[in-house]
Amino acid sequence: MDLRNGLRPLGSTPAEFEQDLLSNLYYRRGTTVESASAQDAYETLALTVRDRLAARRARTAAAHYETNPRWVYYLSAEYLLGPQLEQNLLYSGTTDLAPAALKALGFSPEEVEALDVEPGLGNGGLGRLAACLLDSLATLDIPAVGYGIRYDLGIFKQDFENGEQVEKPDDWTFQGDPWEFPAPDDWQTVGFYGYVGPEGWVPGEIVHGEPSHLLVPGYGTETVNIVRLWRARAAQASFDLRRFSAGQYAEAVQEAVKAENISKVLYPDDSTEMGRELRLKQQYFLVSCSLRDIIRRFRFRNSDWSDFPVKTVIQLNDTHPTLAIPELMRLLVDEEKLDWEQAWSLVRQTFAYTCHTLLPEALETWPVDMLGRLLPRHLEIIYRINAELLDEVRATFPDDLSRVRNLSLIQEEPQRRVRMANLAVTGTFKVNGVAELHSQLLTSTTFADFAALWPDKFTNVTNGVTPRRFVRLANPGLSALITEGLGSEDWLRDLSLLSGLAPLADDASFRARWRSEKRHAKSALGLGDPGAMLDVMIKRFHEYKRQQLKILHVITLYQRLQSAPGRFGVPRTVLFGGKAAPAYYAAKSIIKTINAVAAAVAADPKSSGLLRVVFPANYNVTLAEKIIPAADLSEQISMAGKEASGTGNMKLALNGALTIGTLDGANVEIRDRVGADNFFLFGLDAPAALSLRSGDYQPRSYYEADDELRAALDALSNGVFGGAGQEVAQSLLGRDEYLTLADYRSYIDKQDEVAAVWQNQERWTRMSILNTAGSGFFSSDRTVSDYLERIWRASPVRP
Ligand code: 26V
Repeated sequence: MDLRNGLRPLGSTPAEFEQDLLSNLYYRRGTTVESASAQDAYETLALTVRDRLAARRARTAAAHYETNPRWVYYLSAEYLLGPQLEQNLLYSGTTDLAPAALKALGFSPEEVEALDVEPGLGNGGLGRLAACLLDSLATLDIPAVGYGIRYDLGIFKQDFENGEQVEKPDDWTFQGDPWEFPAPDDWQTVGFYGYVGPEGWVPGEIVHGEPSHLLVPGYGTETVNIVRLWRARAAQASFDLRRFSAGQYAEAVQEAVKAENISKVLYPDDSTEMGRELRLKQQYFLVSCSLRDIIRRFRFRNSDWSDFPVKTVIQLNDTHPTLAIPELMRLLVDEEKLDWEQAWSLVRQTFAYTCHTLLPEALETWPVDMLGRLLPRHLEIIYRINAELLDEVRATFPDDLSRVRNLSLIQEEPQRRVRMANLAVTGTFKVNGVAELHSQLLTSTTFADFAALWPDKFTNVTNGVTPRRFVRLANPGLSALITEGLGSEDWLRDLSLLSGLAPLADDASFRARWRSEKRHAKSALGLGDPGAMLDVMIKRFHEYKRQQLKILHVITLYQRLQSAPGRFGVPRTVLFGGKAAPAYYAAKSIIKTINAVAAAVAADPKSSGLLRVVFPANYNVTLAEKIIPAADLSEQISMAGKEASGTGNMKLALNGALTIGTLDGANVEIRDRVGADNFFLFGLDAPAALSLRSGDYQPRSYYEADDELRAALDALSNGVFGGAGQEVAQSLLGRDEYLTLADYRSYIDKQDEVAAVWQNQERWTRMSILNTAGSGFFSSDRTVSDYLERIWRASPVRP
């Protein structure tokens, strides 16, 4: 049978689209035009668009089956996919058909589009990177599946009460999810607890994993891949009918609730002990379901285990899915009866690991006790892997106890814990950092001893972002201008073509149009004066990212308005966006302080027309797509050596924002590519920051030596911006962990330079165009190409 051509093609004319919409409204939504709500229209539109992608999906799957290719499997606890409707309209070529058909049936396209809910199944950069990589894998026609967890509740919704962050549940599937295909027949069984007897592991608790998938279309190609998300379901027998009949309703569902809690909520990376075991359960649940699914798929066309690493590469997105290493060992040794050596060799040829951090406190470890109770067999396997690792270490570095201690999978003090990063490095064939500087620091610090043991294992793959979502969809006006400037839309599939914009930076009429697109985007954001510089800091709240440095700048500007208006500079709107982990007290104090500063600035007539601070609640992908096109200035001001890469920095530069930043993460590469003249660099570099941090750093000496810094901190300390502001000041004048005060003067002076350049709008626009022109490297298509060349070694299959 010809698997590729068995389908009746779906129509692409307006009449056919409208007809499909209407019949879906009747036959699949079960309603009529007369009685349909906007929600009915939305769900029906989603189905109509999804059908077009599903037809391509069927052809893709058929081509994959015929080819029996090498597969890339991406394992990630997080995916921040962003809203699906607009993207799927674009990728299915129905962007114009859909609103026309909706109108013809009497619906408001704007009202319908506003019902599209973003699946917030991630925290920040790591989850969004996963989504960008899937987009690029499909666009490059690579056979790939993303595996993740279908959390009932995504990242919390942020609200402000009295300026304080409060968290509300994100019940994103409350109305159902029209983009999802449930596949209940592909369920898997996952065990927990129990004991290891002579017959092997006997789990004490069984949970089912039920998958569903979302379509991941490529842009400008036929390929449609999938992301498969697992949901925990209680085994059917767990409902206690006897108790229910006796009126014990809570007790009757107790077992089921416990099982289904595994996929109940995304962890907002908080540092509390509570619920840690549940998080470990989530990780094992993801890994166990996904590996069995991968093996099931392998068996469609293969039978020999030695082919497994030939046909399969599994990328671990940070350490969250690292239990996949002992789990595959268990499946191969205990269930498939391979010998240990062969299994270990297959495992080490299959997995690769991406590290996304430099912060020691962000490297996951699990108490040996907890892991051993939850997964007794896996702990045995980890111990054996460790014994063999340490034998190799002793053989390579005789009498070097400190290496043995550093490389061990088990941390001994103050508590015995399993080091997941060490396990990930040991069980994989490649380990990569996410920007040049990050990868260098990994091999020179975090993983220095591993790099000495296995130098060829380490590599870099600099992050990237998809230009389809973050330029084309987010910024249609600028995209049209770019297309006109370059003479084609090819840049959307080959972003290096943006370099062709560079000569246009010298064309005054092109500059005027560029400026006018920025102004349009700013007006669309609705922040008042589009002539004011829009200065944005959008990212998760963390002290290392230094939102507190940005507040000090705002306070200094505000104080200049009071006492030295001549030094103020230019009209600015400062925009903050981002969430703090619910248990991260210091980050929440920074949020509250920003809101207090915003209120004080707003209440003072002296700021009118000159300074505004805005902090829209609940920053997410949807909001990012509105803010990024409007931004003039991009704040990338982390302490050097702390931000692994950053990806918001790339999105903003691509949209023509100029960066003020430290030499951290991918900022270094952005500056190299857009040119030092078009980048506002300030602050200590990573070696200088490290040496200041490890010496006798005295934040007070900066406070005493700098009048403006002192005035800003005094205002905070004196409670001008509330109790939270006092806490921020106390932390800065105490330890100042991230060297905020050391970088303050350099930052303020650079901001004054920013203001001076802004006054010359022609010069600013020139720099803006050169930022976009120089940022083509930061496409996630290039990132995927690098992964393919350095790690994955898979080839395209075109449907
Ligand atoms: C986790 C934790 C856990 C508890 C304590 C503090 C802390 C701090 C950071 C993290 C996040 C680690 C993983 C992560 O999200 N990394 C981000 O990955 C992005 C994609 O590669 C990258 O652009 C960001 O620079 C990096 O922070």
